[in-house]
Amino acid sequence: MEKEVFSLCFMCSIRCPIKVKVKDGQVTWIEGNPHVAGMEGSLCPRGAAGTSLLYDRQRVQSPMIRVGDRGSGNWRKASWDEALDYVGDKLKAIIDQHGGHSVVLGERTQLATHVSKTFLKAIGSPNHFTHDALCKGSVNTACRSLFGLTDGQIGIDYRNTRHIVLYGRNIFEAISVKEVNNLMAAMEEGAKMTYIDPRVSVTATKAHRYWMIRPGTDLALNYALMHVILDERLYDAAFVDRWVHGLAELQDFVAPYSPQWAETETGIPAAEIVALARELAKDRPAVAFHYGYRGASHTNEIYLRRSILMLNALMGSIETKGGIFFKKGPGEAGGKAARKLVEQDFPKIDVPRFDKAGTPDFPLPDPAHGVPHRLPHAILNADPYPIKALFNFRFEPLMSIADTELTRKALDQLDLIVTIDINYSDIAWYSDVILPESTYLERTDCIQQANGLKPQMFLRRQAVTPRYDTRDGAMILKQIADRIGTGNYFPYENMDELVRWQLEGTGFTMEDFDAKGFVAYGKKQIFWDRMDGLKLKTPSKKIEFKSSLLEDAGFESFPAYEPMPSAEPGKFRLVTGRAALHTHVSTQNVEYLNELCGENLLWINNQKAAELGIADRAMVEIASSRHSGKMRAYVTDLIHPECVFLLHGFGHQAKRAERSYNKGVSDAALQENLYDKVGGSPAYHDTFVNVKAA
Ligand SMILES: Nc1nc2c(c(=O)[nH]1)N[C@H]1C(S)=C(S)[C@@H](COP(=O)(O)OP(=O)(O)OC[C@H]3O[C@@H](n4cnc5c(=O)[nH]c(N)nc54)[C@H](O)[C@@H]3O)O[C@H]1N2
Ligand SMILES: Nc1nc2c(c(=O)[nH]1)N[C@H]1C(S)=C(S)[C@@H](COP(=O)(O)OP(=O)(O)OC[C@H]3O[C@@H](n4cnc5c(=O)[nH]c(N)nc54)[C@H](O)[C@@H]3O)O[C@H]1N2
Ligand code: SF4
Ligand SMILES: [Mo]
Repeated sequence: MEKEVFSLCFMCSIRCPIKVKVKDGQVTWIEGNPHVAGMEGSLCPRGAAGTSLLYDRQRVQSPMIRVGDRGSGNWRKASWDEALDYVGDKLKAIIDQHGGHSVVLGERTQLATHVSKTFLKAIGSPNHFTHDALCKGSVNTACRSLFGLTDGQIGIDYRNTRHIVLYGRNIFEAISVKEVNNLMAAMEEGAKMTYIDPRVSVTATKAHRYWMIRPGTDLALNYALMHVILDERLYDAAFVDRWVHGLAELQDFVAPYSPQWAETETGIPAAEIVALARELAKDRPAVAFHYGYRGASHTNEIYLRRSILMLNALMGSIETKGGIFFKKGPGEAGGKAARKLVEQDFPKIDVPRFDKAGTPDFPLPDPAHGVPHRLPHAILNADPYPIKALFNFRFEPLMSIADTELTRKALDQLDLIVTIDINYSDIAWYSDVILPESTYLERTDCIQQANGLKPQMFLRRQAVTPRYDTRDGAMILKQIADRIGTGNYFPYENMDELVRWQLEGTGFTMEDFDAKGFVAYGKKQIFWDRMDGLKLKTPSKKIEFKSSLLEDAGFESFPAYEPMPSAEPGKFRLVTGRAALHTHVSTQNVEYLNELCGENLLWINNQKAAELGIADRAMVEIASSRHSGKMRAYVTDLIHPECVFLLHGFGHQAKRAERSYNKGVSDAALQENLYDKVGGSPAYHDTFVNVKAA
């Protein structure tokens, strides 16, 4: 029997709409959903490798309970009842003795996030966190400081842009299929791309203008761009007069930051900086300065992200075709959003979060997401109180939080670690119980509410039945809740019932997704009137260059620029990033992808390598204050001499993931747990390393 199922990819969390072909209960083909603009049948290499994950024998095949020491890899296979009873008993004892707030659950924001938030609220814990701060916490805070809206509420109209500026937004390797396709279509029609990165990434090779910037100095570049734009009055005066709060303050602030000054700091010639500002002014407002996807490199991250968003405001490229737009929800199209379990009434929680987000200690990071990299500190210091149990749901703290050794030390203090994963990830390997989730091709998931210029809803639909003894995450959490007396918050017996419950009152049914895999609330793109109708949520209702959010919390809107230190002689700034073939820390063991890219290499500048006697592909030893490891060098003139680069996500330690075990070196192991104390993002690029021939 053959069928086609519309669903959502989950080889990464972009969740591209897909069409899955199934024959006799087996997946034979996956392609991008042809009904979705920007997908047109295409997938990225990871999406195309979906079957390699589905049919992998090295993923977790049944619930597992640890029998040896943590991390020793001694497991016994358990039935679901046994594993769920085990977790339920332990969890109940912990809650009874230490209170619900001693339980933390971390996850990559996903479709079942409302289920996991409900799981914690029901036990009286405020300690749900998502990956968000690790990825772009400071982008989120920057957006709230300027617009009163989160980064999740803005987007870029790639398809209609005339010129896009990317600050290490390596869009052709760190992929979102729709974004890439839309940008390529715009470029085919003449749109320009300026790309800035200390490393010649694939995106650099496609750019009209590429600048090999000195690492960490993008903020200096932006202050100089603002200087030119204000000095030469290149900005959109009508838009700025109507919407910007604090232009005069910005003007005074950037006056000393000339292009000549920036040339010394960044290495980019002053004349080129001036030329870019003038060029963009010609194409405005259909220009976009990309505010970043992973905005997590330095301790002053929030000010870089604010400066990028401010450049957009100066160009008037806000709520306009080809610029930045505000995402519209169903309400704007006269519809209703799908229900979420978390909208129920819960007992009141009166303890602070473990990370203190939203308290005077750490006021600005978004408490709706929390700050994962504060978890080791909270556990090790019982600050603000003892933490006893950790649930990891599609999240890998050992490799995704900088300083693996510190995180592991913290985990050692816990009475219970439970991981819901599909793979033998390092965190699954270090847990007490692994509860295996069915892969995205084997499960139906909660509704995806897709806000945007045209609000829509998407559905991940089960394409094939689970190959192993695995379950859906939202069912696993419900079944634990049933065992600890909070099952009443989970009014469903299977995923179809949950989805139907979510859709009640929206006017849509599950069957409405059959035809195209999604439903739309309306046909037309919704733009607000950009001169009169921006629904900004700042206190002034304006774009706050001078930010009340920052200043009320005791931070400056325009702190003086602090020069970015160069590495001491013999050392390098460690920078990290993604390749098109892998997702973070998840896909290194997927057979097809592993075959194409099975280890990470250390990019090192050829002149520096010559000084150190390092040959291309030779083994080197890389050492930071936290860790050292051996890997192969990629000697090249395509990287700035002050930094070395490695791909994130290698150096796995879980032995059952045999293909990726011990291949390459983990960036998280080398990095210090540093972060932006204002915006909340980690400073992944503020660790220095020594490199020598091994
Ligand atoms: N050192 C360092 N740390 C980083 C980054 C970095 O560059 N360097 N990048 C940061 C960024 S941008 C992000 S977004 C985060 C991402 O951080 P994470 O979300 O932790 O990383 P992922 O690799 O996306 O996935 C985490 C886990 O989800 C599991 N998984 C995959 N699919 C499924 C599924 O369907 N169900 C379940 N239950 N589990 C599944 C994987 O096996 C893996 O163990 O990491 C951040 N941390
Ligand atoms: N293939 C693939 N695609 C993905 C993901 C994935 O895991 N794999 N994950 C998704 C997610 S969650 C995210 S957050 C995005 C990440 O998307 P991006 O933020 O675009 O990706 P990264 O690879 O983290 O980008 C880091 C880039 O910044 C450069 N860089 C280093 N230092 C500097 C500097 O000082 N200045 C400038 N201008 N550049 C610098 C690095 O050389 C590298 O090319 O990708 C998304 N898409
Ligand atoms: S970007 Fe690639 S891996 Fe991520 S959801 Fe889309 S097709 Fe899947
Ligand atoms: Mo991310």
